[in-house]
Amino acid sequence: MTNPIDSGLIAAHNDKLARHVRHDYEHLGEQLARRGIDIELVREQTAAFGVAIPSWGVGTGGTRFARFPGVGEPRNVFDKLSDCGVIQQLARATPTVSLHIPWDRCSDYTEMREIAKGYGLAFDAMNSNTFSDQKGQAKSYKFGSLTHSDGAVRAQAIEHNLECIAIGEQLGSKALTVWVGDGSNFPGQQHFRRAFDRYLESTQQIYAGLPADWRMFLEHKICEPAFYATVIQDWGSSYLAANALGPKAQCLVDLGHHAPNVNIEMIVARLIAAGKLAGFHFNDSKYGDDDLDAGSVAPYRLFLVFNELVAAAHEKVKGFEPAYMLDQSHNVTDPIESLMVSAEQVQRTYAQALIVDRAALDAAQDANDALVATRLLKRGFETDVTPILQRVRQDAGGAIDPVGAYRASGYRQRMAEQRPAVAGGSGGIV
Ligand SMILES: [Mn+2]
Repeated sequence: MTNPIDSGLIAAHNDKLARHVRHDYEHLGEQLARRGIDIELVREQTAAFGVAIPSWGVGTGGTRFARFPGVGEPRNVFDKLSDCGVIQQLARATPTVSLHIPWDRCSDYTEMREIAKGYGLAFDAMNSNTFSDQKGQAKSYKFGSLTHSDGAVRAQAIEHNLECIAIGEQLGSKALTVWVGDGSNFPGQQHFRRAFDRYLESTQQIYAGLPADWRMFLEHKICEPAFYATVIQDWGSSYLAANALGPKAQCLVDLGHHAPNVNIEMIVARLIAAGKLAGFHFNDSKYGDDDLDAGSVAPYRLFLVFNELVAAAHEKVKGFEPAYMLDQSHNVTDPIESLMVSAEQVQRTYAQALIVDRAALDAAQDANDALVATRLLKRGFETDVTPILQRVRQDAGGAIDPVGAYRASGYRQRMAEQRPAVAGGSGGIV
């Protein structure tokens, strides 16, 4: 096992907090028991929950205006894996990494898999990139990729996605996430129906290259970079495409990719019912695709999404197997800290949804008792499950206080010395 942070330091840090955690956990256990909830069951389910880290998330993000890199930024995929290793070692909620090709290309994927394993990390969905041109690329994606009017551009984009699958197979990944920025900036620029047909033709060829046990995640986004119309702009288009492709194709919900005020939890419920929910890219937003940290602005909205997920698991909905990933841009924080806090936020929200009294909620809904129904949800959301999260980390050898232990470890300062700044650096937002 490769431990980027000294385990003695974590143990010493935990020793100072362990007594409080014990008392707080006991107290919460008593409170939950009065509500008929077994805290041990909630703890076990919470411990089994994991959310993937996007490899690009450990680099400082940016906007179309500027990027302000921090010190000790990862220079390549192996540096990124080390940072992901820190996050997993301390916060214990992120056992997988989601790679992005071409940003994470390397010459030896067997070695990459072994190194990741050393950090206790496996590989989640692969992400393709046909929204920007790469050095030496024959055809440009300026006017689209999988939906481009030129068949040669589409062929290049299809080939790239097939390469992502081939790399993912070497790494033990089981899914390909496809997001395209294709669309138009002017009314009349693109024939809507033909563009969608071309998307289907292209994705059918990618779908045909999926191994038997793989899934294909179709990610929609309302706008940007196409600001007039986007080909896969909402869950309706995503669903039409996933349905046309077949059972291995499902719809991925990025929380930042919707029109303002859209009821995301209801979209989630629809996709679950249709057996087409691929999973999530977690982040938060205030105005659009802001890529803010998960739950930082609207934690109750995140809770309402998890309420649908926990209800589906509780009701044993067939084919319900969502994949979870963080997808946010860290512009003003240390990305390692943001990812640890965000992973905990997602895990916290899951635990809060677990303690909702499902039988009472069903009864309130059947009785049309809106007040009791909504209070049952609020009761879960307002319960401070922090002691459960602390125990989960402590039991797994992680840090009771991940940010505190991380800051005490001096990891970032060490990396600042070991990783001199490079022009450009990493980054990217999907
Ligand atoms: Mn995304």
